[in-house]
Amino acid sequence: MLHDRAKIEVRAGRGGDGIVSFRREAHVPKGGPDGGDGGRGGNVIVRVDDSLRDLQAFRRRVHFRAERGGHGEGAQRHGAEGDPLVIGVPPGTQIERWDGTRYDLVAPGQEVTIARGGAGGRGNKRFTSAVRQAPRLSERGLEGEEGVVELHLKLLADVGLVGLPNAGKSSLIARLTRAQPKIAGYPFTTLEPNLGTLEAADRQLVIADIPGLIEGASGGAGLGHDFLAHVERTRLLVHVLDLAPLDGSDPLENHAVIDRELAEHDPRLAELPRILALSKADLVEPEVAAAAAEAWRARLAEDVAVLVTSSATREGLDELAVELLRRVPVLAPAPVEAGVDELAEYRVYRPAAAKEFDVERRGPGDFLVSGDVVDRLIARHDLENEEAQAHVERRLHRLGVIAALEAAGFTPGDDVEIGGVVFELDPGAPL
Ligand SMILES: Nc1nc2c(ncn2[C@@H]2O[C@H](COP(=O)(O)OP(=O)(O)OP(=O)(O)O)[C@@H](O)[C@H]2O)c(=O)[nH]1
Ligand SMILES: [Mg+2]
Repeated sequence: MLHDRAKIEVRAGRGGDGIVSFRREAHVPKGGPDGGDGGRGGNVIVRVDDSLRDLQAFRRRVHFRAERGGHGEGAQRHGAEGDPLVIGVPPGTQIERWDGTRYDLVAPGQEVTIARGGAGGRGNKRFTSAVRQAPRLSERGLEGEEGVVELHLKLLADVGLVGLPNAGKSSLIARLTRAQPKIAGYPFTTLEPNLGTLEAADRQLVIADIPGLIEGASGGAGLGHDFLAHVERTRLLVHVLDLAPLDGSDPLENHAVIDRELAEHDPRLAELPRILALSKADLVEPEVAAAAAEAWRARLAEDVAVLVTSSATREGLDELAVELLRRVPVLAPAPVEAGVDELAEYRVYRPAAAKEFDVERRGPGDFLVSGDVVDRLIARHDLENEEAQAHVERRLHRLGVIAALEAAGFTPGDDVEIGGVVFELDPGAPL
């Protein structure tokens, strides 16, 4: 089975903490503040790796965490940035973030930052001002973004097997890959495409076995249109043609039917590189098979490879595998209609709106303030530390939070909850 869906959990690194530190020198009893800042936490990045063909790796690993930022140190040393964590996905992977943002990753090397590392906290050196020469105050690092990310592989296959019903397509994919499709001696055994992976030393090719096509398929006859759509994005077609059909039909006419249907569905399909696999060779005399192959080589364009194969005896199957690997370009991304940039949808970070918080009165003497900016302010500071508390209060004043609280009926000493922390706010009270 092809693994075309996965769900993973990602967490970007937490920012390192800033620290409180004072210079120590032999002759100076108390030096100035020199606490360094914490480093930013590492991002989690998803990047297209063209050597991958499915999402199988995510069955073994579902948690992805980037490194946290280093803490600041004395002597104004800043903490190191956390290393980013890069997650490789195959071309054609669509990603949906926990907040609903979607990205289409198509071209090799294309990448997107799926979770941002938290900012580092500032050390006490940065809180020095004219009136505050020895701040005992530093910030904590912020948490990195985290959440569940869904991956969905949209690209169907590198190689499409096409042919009339009963030609032996499913038997071929069952021999070339680990796919185990239903195989039977009647037409339309295959109702849904089967995907299989051909494993080579350095890469994988995804092969699709498409339900049999019949006259009029491009117009919707038989299983028609739906399945032709599945070969649109392949890079190579293998036409599987029965050497001696049981129904006595003429292979020449059968070949023409498939050619016509492909071209009528989409002229680009007619342009795709082609291999002709003459099937069920074990059912005819070797000379007959060889002569048929010669005749087809003479008939078809020079760049069409003609192979005599049998799924029963494995004749010609190694050659077919070699030919597939040789003809599917290694690095070229799958042909896509629109430019990569049109397909890829990037998240746009907008500056915060003018109003950065909301104030709600939940009851007498009980208020809730919410909003990203105020939440971050609280997360950054240790409210047990009086200096930090005074700093937070000043910031709340400046942001207009205190004024908004007062407008909502707040009086000093009332309880206020911000960022999950409830505290008694007494702005202006001497510390
Ligand atoms: N002797 C012999 N029989 C084969 C070979 N390949 C397939 N067959 C038989 O041909 C019949 C059809 O094979 P499938 O692989 O199901 O054919 P298909 O092209 O997938 O058919 P649909 O799914 O109906 O389009 C089955 O009875 C197979 O056993 C072969 O190499 N030699
Ligand atoms: Mg089949």
